[in-house]
Amino acid sequence: MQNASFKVTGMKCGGCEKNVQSAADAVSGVLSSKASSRDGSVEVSFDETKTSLDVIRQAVQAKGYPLA
Ligand SMILES: [Cu+2]
Repeated sequence: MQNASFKVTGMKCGGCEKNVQSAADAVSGVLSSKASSRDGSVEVSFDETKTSLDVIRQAVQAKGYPLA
C-alpha cells in the first residue's frame, strides 16, 4: 500500500470534497481517500500493484476538478 497526496483546484465545499473522494474511491485499487477543500488537496491510500497516482489524479480531473 502507498499513501500520497496531490493538489486539486475548484473544491468549494463539503459536497465538492465528497465528489472528489467518490471519484478517487471509484478507481480500482484505491483503499481510501480524504479531500480537503480548504487545503485544495487530496490524500489517497492505494494498492500500487493495481493502480497509480496518475490514474487517480486523472479520475479526479475527469469529475471536473482540475489538477493544480
Ligand atoms: Cu462544492
